[in-house]
Order: sequence, then C-alpha cells, then structure tokens
Amino acid sequence: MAIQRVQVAIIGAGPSGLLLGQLLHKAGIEALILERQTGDYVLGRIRAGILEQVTIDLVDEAGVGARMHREGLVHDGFDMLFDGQRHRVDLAGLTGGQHVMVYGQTELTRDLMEARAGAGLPTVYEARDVAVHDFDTTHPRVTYTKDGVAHEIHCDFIAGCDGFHGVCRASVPRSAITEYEKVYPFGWLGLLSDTPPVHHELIYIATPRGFSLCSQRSTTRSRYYLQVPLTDKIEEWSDEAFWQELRLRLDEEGRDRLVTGPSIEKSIAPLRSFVTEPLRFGRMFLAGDAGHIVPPTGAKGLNLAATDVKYLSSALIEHYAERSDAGIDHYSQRCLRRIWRAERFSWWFTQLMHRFPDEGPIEAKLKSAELDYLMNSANGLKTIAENYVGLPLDFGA
Ligand code: FAS
Ligand code: PHB
Repeated sequence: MAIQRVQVAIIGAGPSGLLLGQLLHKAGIEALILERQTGDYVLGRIRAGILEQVTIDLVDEAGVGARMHREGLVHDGFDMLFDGQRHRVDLAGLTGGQHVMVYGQTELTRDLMEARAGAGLPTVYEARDVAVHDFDTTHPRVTYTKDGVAHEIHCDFIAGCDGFHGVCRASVPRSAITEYEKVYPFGWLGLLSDTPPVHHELIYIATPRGFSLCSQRSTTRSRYYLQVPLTDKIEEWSDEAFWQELRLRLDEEGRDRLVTGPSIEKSIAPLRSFVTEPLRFGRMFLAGDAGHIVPPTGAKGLNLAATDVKYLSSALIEHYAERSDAGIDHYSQRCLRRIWRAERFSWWFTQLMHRFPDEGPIEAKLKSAELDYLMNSANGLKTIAENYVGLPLDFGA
C-alpha cells in the first residue's frame, strides 16, 4: 500500500474540485484531487452555461479567467416567451448594472484542468474504489486504487466535490445527515449544435407543449432544451424530431431565425431539488453537487458550487494561515442559507415555466396570469432579475 500525506484530499475533478484545488494552491495549501473518470470524460459532459458575477470573480481570483473574459459573452438580459408574446427581462436595468456571462462549464473546466496541469499539481484520473475514512477524527484518510495498485492518503481535511452520485455524502452515517429531495415529473432534453443562436440573448419559453430554452455557448454554437416526459429515451429523439418540436414551441420570429444542424451532443437530464444538511462532517466537507442539486431552470447549479468553494477555500486558508476554525465551524451554515435561496428560486421558476402532468386547464390559466403579472410589474421583473444574476453574498445578513 503506497501511503501519501497531503493537507487536503479533494474527491472529484469537476468544476468544484478543480476550482477548490486552484484556490488552495494559490494560498500555498497542497491538495491532491482524485477523479473517477478520465479528463476527456469529464470534459465531455455538457452542463451549465451561465456564470453569475460571484462565479466570474472567483474564477478571476483563482487566476484562470483570461479565456473566460476573452470568449465569454456578457448578457444584460433574456427573453420570456409565453402566450405567443415575448417580454425582455432587463437584468442590467433592474439590478443596477449587473449581468451574467455565457461561458460553458466545459470551457471553465478545461481552463481549470490546464492551469492545474501547468502548475504540475497532482490529479489522479481513473482513480478506482475511492473510499473515505475516519473523517470524524483529526486524522482522516482516503483509499483508492490506480492501475491495480492500492493507495492510502493521510490528510487534514477531505473535500467531497464528487457530485450527486459521489462517495463522500454516501459515506456519512444516515443518523448524521438530513436529505431533502423533490424529483420533477419530467426531464430536459438538451442538444448542442454548431449553429448560430436563434437570438442574441437566451429565451425561456412556456407553452402548452412544455418548456423550452434557447441558450448558447458562443455566436456560432447553440444549446437548446426541451421539456420531455421522464419516460422518453434519447434514442427516440432524432435531430429532426428535436428541431421540429423546438419550432412548435418557438414564436414566428424564432421559427424564421432558427438555424438547424447536426447535434454534437444530445442527452436527457432529470430534474430534482436536493439539499443535504449539514454540509460538514468533522474533517469532511461537501461542496457543489455533492451537497445539493437544483433544477437547471434558474442556471444556479454551477454558481452554487462556486459559492460553496469560495466559503470552503476561505475556511481552509483561515485554518492554516490564521490557526482559526471560525470559517470551518460556520461553513455549513453560510452555504446553506445561500443554497436554500437558490433552491427556492430554481423551484419557483421551474414550476412556473413547465407543464406538470397532473395540471388541468385552470392551472395553465393561473400560470399565464402569473407570468402576465410578473412581466408587467416592475417588482415582478425585479424579483426575477435579482435572483437570476445571483443574490449578494451578504443578502439579508
Ligand atoms: P460534478 O458532478 O460536475 O463533478 C463531480 C466529479 O466527481 C465528477 O467528475 C465525477 O466523475 C467525480 N466523482 C464522482 N464520484 C467519484 C468517486 N467516487 N471518486 C472520484 N471521483 C468521483 N447547472 C447549471 O447551472 N446549468 C445547467 O444547464 C446545468 N445542466 C446540468 C445537466 C446535467 C446532466 C447535470 C448532471 C448537471 C447540470 N447542471 C447545470 C449542474 C452542473 O453544472 C453542476 O452544478 C456542476 O457540474 C457542479 O459541479 P461539481 O460540484 O464539480 O459536480
Ligand atoms: C445552458 O446554457 O446550458 C443553460 C442556460 C440557462 C439555464 C440552464 C442551462 O437556465
């Protein structure tokens, strides 16, 4: 058994793990990242596309923001389309000039991977049988195998950045953890294509046929979503069937401008609201999807992960640099207040914009009336805008 000593063992090389590793490195704290998959597999998962300012600032703090600022698209608003009418949510005008950035999670992950490799920092890909031990003591351990060789890591802390299906949360005794979950009765069929976006900003669409989202990755690469029944299988959806259904959910302007082309990625993602309480278990912390999941309607998933990492990296730096555990002791509470606010917005926006199987005509009319009110109310538009750009970190402090 090869034994290695490191200050922080990070499980998972998605955006949470990589961002944490980069922030700790800049503070002189050594971390080893263990990742179950290959780097190419991680990059091949097409996920988030919208960065809040808090995330942009953190990527800059990590020193990996150059390409994001070069290639990312700043968006000052988005359209809502329902009952055949478009309404623009003027993010900048409603939030005193704030905006979001379109920059794919894949690109951010690539930037973080390249920065880590460039600094010669250790990441073990295709780490098998990762297991966490003794995290309720001052000497936590992590074991794994690589190419058939057993390894053991002795560390001060474990960062569970291993996503919803990871090993860290699953390793916490059930008596020590509370999980809140709501699974939605539909999924998102996503398609990525090298075609120019149908509009220069995003369009969130609510129709009797279901929700749709027109997003993008650049001025030449588009990302589209269709609400589909949970029973749908990806092989049932040809590219042509996708484009045909999207046309039915677009308005005439959208149909006229839509440029279709072959999919370069197509997948169906389930939607759930999920929160773990607490997020700290002795010397082990959960961050990102390991601790919570939001339905992607509010574009919060990746941004919540970034905020967790901001709080966790500050807490660990404070532990080592100032010999203070105040940040560590407050980590869970600080994250959860922000998590629940984002969960609430994501749940509210999802139930407003999607068709639920058990809904009847009156629910459709009530949702139309709510959308009509929100789009014609300065307060209604502001509540959507301030949540979409991301509430301030000290909101309600
Ligand atoms: P991740 O799941 O990205 O990364 C966890 C990593 O841990 C993975 O690489 C995994 O391989 C690894 N891992 C798991 N178990 C392990 C083990 N036992 N040992 C070692 N490694 C292990 N968010 C948005 O804002 N907008 C979106 O449109 C959006 N779409 C999404 C679509 C899908 C299908 C999914 C699943 C999520 C989506 N999200 C979206 C949310 C997504 O962007 C997450 O918020 C983001 O990936 C969170 O990053 P991580 O916390 O790093 O988790
Ligand atoms: C995306 O571009 O993938 C995206 C954008 C906004 C969302 C969800 C997903 O709300």
